[in-house]
Amino acid sequence: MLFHASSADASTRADDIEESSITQAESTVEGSEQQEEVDLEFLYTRDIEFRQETLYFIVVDRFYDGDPGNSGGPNPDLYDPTRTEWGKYWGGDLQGVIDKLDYLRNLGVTAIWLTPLFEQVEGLFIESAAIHGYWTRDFKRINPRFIGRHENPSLNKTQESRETAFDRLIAELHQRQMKLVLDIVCNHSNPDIDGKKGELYDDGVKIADFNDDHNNWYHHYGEVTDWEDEWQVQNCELAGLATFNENNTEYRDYIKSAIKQWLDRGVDALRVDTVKHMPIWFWQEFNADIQNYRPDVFIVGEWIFSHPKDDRSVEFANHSGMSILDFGLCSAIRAALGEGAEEGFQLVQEIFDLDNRYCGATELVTFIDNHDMPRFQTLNPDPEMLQVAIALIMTARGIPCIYYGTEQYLHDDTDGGDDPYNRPMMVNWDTDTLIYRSIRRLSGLRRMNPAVSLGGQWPKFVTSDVYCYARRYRDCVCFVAMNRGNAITLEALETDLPDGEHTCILTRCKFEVKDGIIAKLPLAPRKVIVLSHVGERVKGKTIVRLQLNGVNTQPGETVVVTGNCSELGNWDISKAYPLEYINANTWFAEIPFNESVGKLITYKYAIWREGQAPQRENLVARRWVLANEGIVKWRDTWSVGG
Ligand SMILES: [Ca+2]
Ligand SMILES: [Ca+2]
Repeated sequence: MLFHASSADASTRADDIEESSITQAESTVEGSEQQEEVDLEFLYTRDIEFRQETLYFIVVDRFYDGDPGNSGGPNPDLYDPTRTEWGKYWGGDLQGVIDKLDYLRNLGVTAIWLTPLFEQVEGLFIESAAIHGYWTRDFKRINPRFIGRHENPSLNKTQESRETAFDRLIAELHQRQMKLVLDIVCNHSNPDIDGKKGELYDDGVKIADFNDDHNNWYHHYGEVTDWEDEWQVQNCELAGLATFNENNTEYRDYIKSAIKQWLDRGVDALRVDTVKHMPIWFWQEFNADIQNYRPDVFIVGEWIFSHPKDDRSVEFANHSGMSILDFGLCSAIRAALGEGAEEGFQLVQEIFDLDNRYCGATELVTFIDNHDMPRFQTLNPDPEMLQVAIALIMTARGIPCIYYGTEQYLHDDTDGGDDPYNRPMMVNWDTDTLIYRSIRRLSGLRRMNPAVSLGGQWPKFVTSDVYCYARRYRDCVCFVAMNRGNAITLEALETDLPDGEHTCILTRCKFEVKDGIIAKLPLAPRKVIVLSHVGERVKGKTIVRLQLNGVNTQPGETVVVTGNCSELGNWDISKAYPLEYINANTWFAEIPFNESVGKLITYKYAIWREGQAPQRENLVARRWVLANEGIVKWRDTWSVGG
């Protein structure tokens, strides 16, 4: 029974933060078992659940200097201990992140995304060093400024030694049930510094050079001049960065082997830079290989200015094999709450109204600012408005990502607060700010209430100034009300909450719900109210989280899954398992399996309507082997046959 070994792995990481235990890697299988393992993997499980996480994005150099000994790095001229030259290194490192892990965990952060850790070119390009980590010279080595002085592989250490601050960080994170998101770049290496454009190393061994490119590792088409020209966007250079030639399989092998090496060292997820600058086939192959190697890796890509109305970014989100950062929502929130746009929350709701464009809207990574735009508070310094914006991404659909320092109201508005002034040094570590405490409470809500992490989202009251919505999943509900304008009292507000008294998670105010309605809800300026009702959780030896896209239903119709096992009603469609409506393109269910775990089952979907003949999918059946325990995911698309 081959799948025994694998499913045992699936349950090895005991985890008190909800269901993140899911599918710990099956990457330990070796040699002769490899082929069988791959077949098996295909049959029973795919990818990891990341939706209950609260992400926190750190520019490593600007977070905390936990090791002054490494700050000079190989070229001390690039280090500015006075922290006044914005283009130079300021000393932050991985020991600094370790030192602040308890601060982060207490904030409610469950996963941290660090700027790229790879070894960078050492020099200034347009008055800036590679403090951001996007000018890599060796994808298999760590920037020596981020680890101990004597931990660099060039000093007789190898990747296999795993005795660096990076490995200690992974261990400390996992001990706290936290995850690491590694930021990676596949599109380019580095710019022309001292005539060394695109010099690239494989664990210290030089393998490519833009100016002596006899093995065709790079494209040589010059800068992008027309951003509307897709060929240029994919093949030409960005800001002088040497751009990889993805047609070269040697390059592809190199980048994939480098990323696999970091996964072997314990990385839990990947954030992928500049995805729109490479063809989708490259990403499909990359994600297939990476997830074949480690099925439990969450991957999210940066398609800059992605938008649900932009066909290409939507196609990427739906077909590349990775989720994306939700720039569309980010822009709408910044306009509504940062810039005071007249349409206000209507702009935000317009984005959610397009969720059916995505196959996995609930897995988009949401944010209000990052290292490439002015911080939210540069747009609007009002700390209470920041609170509204953060509460929105913490309770709306998607996986929220907080930019470092937000919880300390960190911002520098020089020159409009754009790069590099959006990357100030963290200076305060106050665990008692209003926003710190709010994030902590809302992160707890995300882990406790599956309506927030998994559910659909229904607008209940939307004006430019006031926004109320309910998140709903099974009998779990979260109701949110927020106000960017003047004090207002809402009358007869529908909430979807069960009747009784509910206490706001943020304010501790109490509200009485009768027939699902709050009779009078006073909302002070820039106040947020969050009411949560957690129903019964789905329990079973193995829980399958299945998502179905592309099914067209009418009001009153339900989608069910029917199959050859008792849990799915043994093909009796009246006993089939119902899915939950998430949006017009997505139905979802968690199905508990007990009797049938470890078995091969067959199933298909059907549209069910009381008193009418069900409409079954036009295909023979789908097949999976069920893991013996843990949580697995199936992602299916309604089959119309043909
Ligand atoms: Ca340091
Ligand atoms: Ca490219």
